Amino acid sequence: MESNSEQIQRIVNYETLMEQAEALLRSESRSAAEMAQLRAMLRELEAYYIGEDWRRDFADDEAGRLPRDLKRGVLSEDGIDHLLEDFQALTQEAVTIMDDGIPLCAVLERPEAEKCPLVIYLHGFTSSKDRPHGVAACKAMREAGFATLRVDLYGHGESGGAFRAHTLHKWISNTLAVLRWAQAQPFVTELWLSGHSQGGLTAALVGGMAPDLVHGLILRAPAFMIPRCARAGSLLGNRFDPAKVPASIPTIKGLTLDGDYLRVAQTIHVEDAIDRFPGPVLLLHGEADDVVPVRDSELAARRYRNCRLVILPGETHHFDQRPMQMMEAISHWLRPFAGTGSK
Ligand code: FER
Repeated sequence: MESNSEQIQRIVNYETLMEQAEALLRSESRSAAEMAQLRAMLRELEAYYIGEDWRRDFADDEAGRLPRDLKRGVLSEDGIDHLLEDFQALTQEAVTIMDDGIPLCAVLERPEAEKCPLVIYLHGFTSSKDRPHGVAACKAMREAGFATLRVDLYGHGESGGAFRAHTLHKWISNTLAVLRWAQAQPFVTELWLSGHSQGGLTAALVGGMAPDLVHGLILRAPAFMIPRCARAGSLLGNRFDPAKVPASIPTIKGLTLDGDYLRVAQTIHVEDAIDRFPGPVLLLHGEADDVVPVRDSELAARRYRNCRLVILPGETHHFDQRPMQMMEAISHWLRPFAGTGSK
């Protein structure tokens, strides 16, 4: 059992740490060393904030068991939260990349290293770059030493284009444009692609088109069945005659797609893209995914030359059940690839 004075000393220490972090965060400019120091401080504060000590200190404060004159900003409900958010905003850079007149909005986040590999992250159908499970996946990649670029693709998020006019060809074109942009960034040692569901399919397709530019792939529940279903006349549970493609088709969330989406999907062959990609691939799939069959990932894992398949127990298509399990699977697999890149 810890004594009252130990508890007070702990709170004083974290309060001081928070004040120092705040001062660094508010200062006009920071050296790389100060930035690293700030990151370490915030990591320590975050560990306290999500741990048992903070909860106990918070409860004792609520119950009036702490000295009245004790400075305790660190125990306010969102003191540390706000600090972490402000820091995140500082390390994020909004970028707009043009693809033949269409603006693509993206968020670049870099670890401290002066040079590092970059993962381009592609969201799924009707999703965006800011969905929490994609943000979490990118955080895990940065923990492994990679920079990340989360991109809103055609007709999605903040990027240009109408949802109903998006096709896999447009997403492929977008991804190639982002690859060209990324190649020109001086900090980038090597390029990787990652994606979820339809974004995972797109990443795999572009991997097969540009195996010379794309070093590796991190695919979460890639929707490898979209072309197969489009050929069979089925899209998200809606049936159509594959030989008479309709002008438009209803999808989810009250959104309608032009028939061109189907025409494009019908002519895409995932196996070709898989066979053309020799690099390392991590395939993650939730065991309880009821949108994209686990079987598709099992077949792809066998077909890729250098693939690790991780089936996550209890996880669904949207990777919102056990974020830590997903993040650890990514950073554990990816870490050995950091720092080996040469441009
Ligand atoms: C489909 C199956 C899966 C489909 C899209 C998806 C548009 C993609 C889901 C996702 O990206 O989460 O038939 O058709």
